[in-house]
Amino acid sequence: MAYPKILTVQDISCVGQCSLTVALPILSACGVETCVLPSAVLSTHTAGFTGYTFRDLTEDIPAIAAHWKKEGILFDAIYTGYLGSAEQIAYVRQLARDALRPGGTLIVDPAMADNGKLYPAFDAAFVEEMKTLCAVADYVLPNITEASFLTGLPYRTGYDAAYIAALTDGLLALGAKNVVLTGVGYRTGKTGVSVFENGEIRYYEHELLPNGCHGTGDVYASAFVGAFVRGKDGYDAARIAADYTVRCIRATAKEKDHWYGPKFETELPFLFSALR
Ligand code: PXL
Repeated sequence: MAYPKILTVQDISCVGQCSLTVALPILSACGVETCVLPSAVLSTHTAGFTGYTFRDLTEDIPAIAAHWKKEGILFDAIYTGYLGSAEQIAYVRQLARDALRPGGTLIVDPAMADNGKLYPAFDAAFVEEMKTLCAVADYVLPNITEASFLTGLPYRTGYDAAYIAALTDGLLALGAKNVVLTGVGYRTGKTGVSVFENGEIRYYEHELLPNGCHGTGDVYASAFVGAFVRGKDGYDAARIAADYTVRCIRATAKEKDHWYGPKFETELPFLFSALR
């Protein structure tokens, strides 16, 4: 695909270096035409700030989708991230049926939880709806917390490859075709990604930095999508995205007051060269 056209559906957190303010520049840097459908507008993200505003854009989606249908607009890939409401998920499923070109790819980052807990805006009903979106995805990109909510398996911080295989099987049982599990670490000081693709699990291990920050999941997913639509397979896209994300976290650690999101901009040249 020389010049893929992709749609990303996620929120605009005006401040906080996550979701659309991360996805759009990263995908553009990957040389990909990127269209957006904002799921909600927030003054900041919800992890660490208090008193943020939240405007849910669920109501706007049917008219936007109808207009695109009338114009015959189709995308080579749709990539979803943080969504605004449980009801919105049904609209996004419909959009995947109407607006994905035949053979196009649906990539779902079920951005809803971390460190064993759901984000403040979400509840069990949201998780149930998210399962239905994962069911039709070509690739799902959960962290271990999200995978445990989606599969009903207990959340664990210490585990072995059998636990990761069980989470993967649970996601495949939902209907997802391929599974990229992030934040999978088996040894002290290391973490990595476990990729189920073409019937087998492959694992890529990388350094675990002490200063994880919010928004790294969005940096990771955006770089994965960019690399994938530029022709890498899921494993190579996962590896490139992991190396890029580690660089962003390392760059952020140098800025003492920069706790709210990853400094991803200065590391974009690495992503360019990895895709060349
Ligand atoms: O990075 C995930 C994310 C996206 N959008 C909003 C969030 C978060 C994580 O907390 O709050 C609004």
